[in-house]
Amino acid sequence: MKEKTKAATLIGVPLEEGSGRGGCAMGPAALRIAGIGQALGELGYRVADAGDLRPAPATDLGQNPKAHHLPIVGAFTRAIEEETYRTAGGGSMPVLLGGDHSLSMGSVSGMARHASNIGRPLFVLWLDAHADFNTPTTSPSGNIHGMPVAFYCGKAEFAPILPADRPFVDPRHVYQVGIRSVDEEERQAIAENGVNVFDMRAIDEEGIGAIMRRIIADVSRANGLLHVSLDVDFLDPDVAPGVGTTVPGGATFREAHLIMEMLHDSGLVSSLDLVELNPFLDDRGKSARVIVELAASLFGRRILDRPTRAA
Ligand code: HAR
Ligand code: MN
Ligand code: MN
Ligand code: MN
Repeated sequence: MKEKTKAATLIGVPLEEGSGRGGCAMGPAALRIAGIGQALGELGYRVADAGDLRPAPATDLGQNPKAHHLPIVGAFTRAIEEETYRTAGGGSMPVLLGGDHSLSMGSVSGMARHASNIGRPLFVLWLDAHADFNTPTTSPSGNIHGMPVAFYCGKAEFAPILPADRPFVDPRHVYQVGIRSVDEEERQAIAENGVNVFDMRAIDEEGIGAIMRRIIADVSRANGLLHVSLDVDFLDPDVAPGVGTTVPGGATFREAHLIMEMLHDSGLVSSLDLVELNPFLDDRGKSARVIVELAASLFGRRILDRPTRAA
């Protein structure tokens, strides 16, 4: 197993304007109270906390009725892109504390810039009930948190948020796992663009272990960096009720836990988003604690040492 840099930087993103409701802006505070920093510290990471980003709305971005709150979401995208890029370039793993999922427009774009600098391809593991591949044209809601994947793949038409020459992520390097709520036009777009989708049926039929082995093998073969984006609604609502867009039939704690353990063992993870936690809807901190527990497993917490085995 490759020994990676043991430094991580928490980047708070109190952003909720990309979702249709209030509450996600309290996510970074809840994750800190649930002990995200201590958990990583106990695992031997040098943990820095960059605090919360609070950019002023971007006055050059006009209001767009099909992409709600574009000036604020766009301002966050710019700030997050830069912070993520600088953190990764400085040798520390960016850990984004969301905040709604529109924050990934910035984090993934920042990692794409970093990956392109060091000449490695960027892969994304998107753990979510939703495909988040809408565009302002196809979105049924106008909520930007349903659009980040299309954005960082260069498929969503927004006003100019980031420089036109920014590197895009190849949609064939995006692996979506846990998907169970997809809009009709999104369904076509993900198929046409070659996004790798493992929906809940695939998890039930193949098992999460087999799916993760395939994904890890693909990334490893390409010597890629792997950005992991964990949406709370990936989990079943019984496991994690603290999210505005629950969809029944989600991943179990055991499935999510195995994903994190396998990711840790792979040594491939370069960056992490923890998104969509809505503490206002949570059950006495339950979801925040589950997310911290899963993050700890991704950073190497383990129950027992395992014999190394061939892949
Ligand atoms: N597909 C729907 C839309 O675009 C709902 C998207 C909800 N997205 C999230 N993040 N909660 O995954 O409006
Ligand atoms: Mn999402
Ligand atoms: Mn979702
Ligand atoms: Mn490739």
